[in-house]
Amino acid sequence: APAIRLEEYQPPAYRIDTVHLDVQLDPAATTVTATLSLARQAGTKAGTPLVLDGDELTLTGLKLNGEELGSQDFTASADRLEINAPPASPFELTITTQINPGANTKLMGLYRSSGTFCTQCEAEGFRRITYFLDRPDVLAVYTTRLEAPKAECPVLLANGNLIETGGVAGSDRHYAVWHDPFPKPAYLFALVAGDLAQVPDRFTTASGRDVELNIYVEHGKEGLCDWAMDSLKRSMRWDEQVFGREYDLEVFNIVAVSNFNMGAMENKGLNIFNDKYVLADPDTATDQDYANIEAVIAHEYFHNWTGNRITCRDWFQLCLKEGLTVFRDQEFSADMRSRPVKRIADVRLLKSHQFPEDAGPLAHPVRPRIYHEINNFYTATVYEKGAEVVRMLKTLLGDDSFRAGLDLYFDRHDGQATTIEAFLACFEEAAAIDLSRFALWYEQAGTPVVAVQSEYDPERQTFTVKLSQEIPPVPGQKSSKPAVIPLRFGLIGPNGEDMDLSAPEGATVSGDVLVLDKAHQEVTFRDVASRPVLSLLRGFSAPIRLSQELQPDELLFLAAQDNDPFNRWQAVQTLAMQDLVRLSSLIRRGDSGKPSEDVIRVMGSVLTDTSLDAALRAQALTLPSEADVAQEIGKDVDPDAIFAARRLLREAIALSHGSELLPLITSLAPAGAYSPDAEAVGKRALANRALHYYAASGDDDAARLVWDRFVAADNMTDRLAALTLLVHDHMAQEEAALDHYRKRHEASSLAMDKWFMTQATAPGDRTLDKVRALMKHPLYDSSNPNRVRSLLQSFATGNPTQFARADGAGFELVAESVLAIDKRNPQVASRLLTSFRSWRALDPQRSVLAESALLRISSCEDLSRDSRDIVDRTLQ
Ligand code: BAL
Ligand code: ZN
Repeated sequence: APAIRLEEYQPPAYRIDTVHLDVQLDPAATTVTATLSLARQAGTKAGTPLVLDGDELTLTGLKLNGEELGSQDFTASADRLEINAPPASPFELTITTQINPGANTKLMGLYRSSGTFCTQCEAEGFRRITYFLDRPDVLAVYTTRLEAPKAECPVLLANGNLIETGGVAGSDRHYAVWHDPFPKPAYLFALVAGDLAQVPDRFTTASGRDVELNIYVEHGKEGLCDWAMDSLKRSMRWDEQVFGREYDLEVFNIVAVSNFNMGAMENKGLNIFNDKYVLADPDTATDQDYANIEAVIAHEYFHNWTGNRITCRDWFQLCLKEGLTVFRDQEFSADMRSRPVKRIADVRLLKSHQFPEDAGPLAHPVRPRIYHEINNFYTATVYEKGAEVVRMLKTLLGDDSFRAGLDLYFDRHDGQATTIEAFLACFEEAAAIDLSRFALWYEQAGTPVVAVQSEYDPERQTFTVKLSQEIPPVPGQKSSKPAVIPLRFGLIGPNGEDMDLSAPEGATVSGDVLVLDKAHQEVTFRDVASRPVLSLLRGFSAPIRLSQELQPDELLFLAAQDNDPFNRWQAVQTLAMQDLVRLSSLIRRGDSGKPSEDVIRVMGSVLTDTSLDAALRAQALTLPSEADVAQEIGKDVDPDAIFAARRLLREAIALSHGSELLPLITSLAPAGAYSPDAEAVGKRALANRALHYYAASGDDDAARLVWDRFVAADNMTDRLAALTLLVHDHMAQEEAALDHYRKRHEASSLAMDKWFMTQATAPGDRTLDKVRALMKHPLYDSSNPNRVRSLLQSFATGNPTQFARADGAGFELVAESVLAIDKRNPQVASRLLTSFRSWRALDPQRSVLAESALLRISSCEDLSRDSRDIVDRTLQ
């Protein structure tokens, strides 16, 4: 496939002002009649051919201004329709296509999910419904008429407001007409038709507009929508209060479907969701599920302004809507819960997903300049790093200027398809600041490493910080320029208080933010009465790696004293990380390591420090993951050694603090019914973290307690935490627990996803055979993306020792699976394939095996464009 390049962007030659779609729904032969009103753009020569995109389409009719077009006047194929010489003045094109939703296994375009007709058009799915200028800078007003048998599809939905419904005389069919007054790109088109239950509600906007809200789900699942609806209403209110954004249609519909490639989709007025981000009750959803639902509902809703009202000029600008909308949903969740705990969770995710992407062969800038398949750019870099860039903008500008810039953006670009440059220009104007250097964050791939050294001169009472920054080599990026890095910081005095500082020499400091914008910078603080401890990158104010030589006593001091909760957590993590790296290397050499007493002591004080928020304590007690440690080691990685090091540290912590664990678990027992509020979530998290250590002792009492909690749990969070211990620690009752769980949850496919995932992520060399066996389980369904992800994706990304087995069998299993899935659903396959991205960092024996699995995939000639793109880049 040819490369698409940002520098080659050309505006479209034609406009499409209105689209009338008539969709005659049928499982195997749906007929779509699209009537487009087209006009030449200023600057397009009369007679310029009109080239429309298609994908696996069958053309069955074509009229221009109501007249049948002769075969000499156009050329049509499954993926292209060209009108040779369109009229010079505005004209109408009527295109009839026939499609087969039932056979659409790619889940792109119009397809069926458990019998429901639904669509996914982002990025390029609309061209699988009709021929179109399927690009985000073609904005049209859509009217959609759906027709289907009333008994099979009582519910007929499309974008916008419902304007007409009725029966079709002399038939069992009925129809609905929807009109969306807001011009939108084709990727935001959606329709749904099926027999679904409706969960209704209402919302009154700040200006008094009454909006009808609905969540549509499979019959019998109506009782699982309360949390999603509540989250929606809170999102709507919050966006009014915090960003001044109000909803704009008469109705907002959400539909939950069980077969969906992405998490959810922000189609105008008709969001379609992977049901895992809608359905919840305490018995089947964990606290994490509740938090995810709240975040994803908010995310899709917030897209109404950041994405829909203002969209992207081209797909290179994807971060314009995604980075900004992730930032918005993160802020929302932070306001709904504990801000520091949310920040820690987001940073953990960034470091575990985005940092490895940025450090490997799939690295790309937040705004890429080239792609072969856009579906592969819905990445942690575009989303999560994109959100960090927006957050840095806010940090640099301050709250008021940031809000003023965003207001200007909404005002100036409403109704447009625009670019990052236009976005940044609004902040430049609102804050009277030059962001040309800041814009490098959108252009340069790779995570900057900031090295820090500090020196205190007691004679002169100066404290000097030497900073330097560098981006390690990234494929296709020959050199890099210094970025503008906002570093939130404090100098902590011996009493544990932040010192009052006067402006330093060598850097701009405003408030508690120091701006690093050169390759090397020396910053000197004067009148510093005693040696401070530098707390840098508070709140993780920039997506960088900090290389700071802190002494163990300084880290211990920060872990106990830092006034910034994030950095307090970070200090504990850094201590644990240093020890895990040290232990891994000893174990690798065949030595028996002994965990550091300091780390064990710090963990002990976190366990018992009741002045700290329970959720924060749980986060601090969570050791860096195997993948985090692998990333820190960076090369010649032996996952078995890392696993053993974590196990050793966990056992040592458990042994030293054994007497405190049980009372803690007991004291955190909740009173009253399950609630997903922040405090209750924090208590459950801490209790289950304590249980995790308690279980490490391996004795019978511990095993009994885990089993008892598993059986007695009145909510999924506790049940799954106990199940995970039973299975991952291979306790005697492992199989009994799995059986018990399966019987209880067989009817809930979301709960069963967790059953598959728990087994796929279990350490130990029996897991591989188990995964193979589970692929033949009656409940395994290779056509359901959630099920594939719960078994195979979680094996490949959540089980480092077994995916990267020293015999190569884990790589083989995943490679085979990628090839099999690729034939049905390229997006799911290529996502699974990205699990190989850190292969070069593995030890030589493993990396050779990973490479041969990749070569096996690469040698397959009829690979999809999605998988071809990933395998080529991964091997480059
Ligand atoms: N636009 C694709 C799904 C999402 O980011 O909301
Ligand atoms: Zn999004």
